[in-house]
Amino acid sequence: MGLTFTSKARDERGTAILGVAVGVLFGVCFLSGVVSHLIQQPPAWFAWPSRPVWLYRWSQGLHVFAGLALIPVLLAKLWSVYPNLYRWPPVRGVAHAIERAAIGPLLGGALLLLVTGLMNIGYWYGWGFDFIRTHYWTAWIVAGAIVVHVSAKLPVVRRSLARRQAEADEAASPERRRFLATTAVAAGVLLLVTAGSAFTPLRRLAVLSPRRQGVGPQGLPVNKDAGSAGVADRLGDPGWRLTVGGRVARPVTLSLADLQARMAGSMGHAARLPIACVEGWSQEAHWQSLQRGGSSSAMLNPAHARDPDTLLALELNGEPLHPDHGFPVRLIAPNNPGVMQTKWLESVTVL
Ligand SMILES: Nc1nc2c(c(=O)[nH]1)N[C@H]1C(S)=C(S)[C@@H](COP(=O)(O)O)O[C@H]1N2
Ligand SMILES: [Mo]
Repeated sequence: MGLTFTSKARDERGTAILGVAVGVLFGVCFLSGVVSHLIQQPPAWFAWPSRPVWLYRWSQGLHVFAGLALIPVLLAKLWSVYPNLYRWPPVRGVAHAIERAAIGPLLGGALLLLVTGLMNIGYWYGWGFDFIRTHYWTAWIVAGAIVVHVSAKLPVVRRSLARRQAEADEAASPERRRFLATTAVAAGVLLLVTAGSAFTPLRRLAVLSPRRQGVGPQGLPVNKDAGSAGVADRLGDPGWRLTVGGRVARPVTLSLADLQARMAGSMGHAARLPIACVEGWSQEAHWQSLQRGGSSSAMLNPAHARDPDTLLALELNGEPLHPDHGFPVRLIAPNNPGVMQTKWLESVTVL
């Protein structure tokens, strides 16, 4: 083959360092992703607690921001190893063939995860794919391929990260050090301009985030507004009722005036709770409701149903809910994924 690769930024130690970084970031994404999936589609053995209230906010923030940091790190890793594709012969024995075979799903899957993750943050479902299924199953395929890859590469990684080798290497390659530093800076800048969608001190820098803290009706971002949800014209309807049924002594039907009267009465309750979206953005707000807990629905697990801060909220930051935040009444529960904090409630079924 007539190709030669001459960059001194590319060497075994640099590749090993990038490999470890990819492994750690992917591990964070994988674990937090599986947890988020379990919360939303809980099997019988899984119980997600309602406390601490910030837990989901953190785990999902880590999921999304580790995923974003993976973009430059993974690209750098690819750049550092792609000359291997031109090595001849392409396969040198069984172990090598297995290692090579894992590269396809590893690389293709990792890119698919990053692209679908980005598309989900941007609310763009270009080719009509099922985001959750695609993202979830691809993650398992990539995890499997990583296990194969790491088992094959462990000796090389060990060797090139070993201290004495490392010291000799360090002196030899300022190019590599610059390359790794550039990759780290790229990842850092990407985090600086996105993490403020969840991390309040960086709020003003979150110019690349579609949803930003403090920006939206009542100072809170909106994922889906009343118009696009098709509920806008029903909201002012004086005939609106909330029905509470299921396993209750007597099903009740409440008008908005009934709800407000209850909130004004002794049953009112307030809590500071975050909305934490699966897309990574999150923000705390003050919610006021007509009653404490006691209510449950198909989407609420038992710990949340029992928690006194699980609210059917009528007010947000001291005002009636804005139409886009779920007027007249929405669910807000502690440590609950945003997607389960149902807006525009019409019925509550106690199970
Ligand atoms: N009825 C209904 N409730 C909903 C949604 C929705 O599309 N429809 N989106 C959910 C998602 S994904 C999030 S993150 C939160 C966001 O709440 P907010 O728009 O009031 O900030 O609402 C949740 N409740
Ligand atoms: Mo969400």
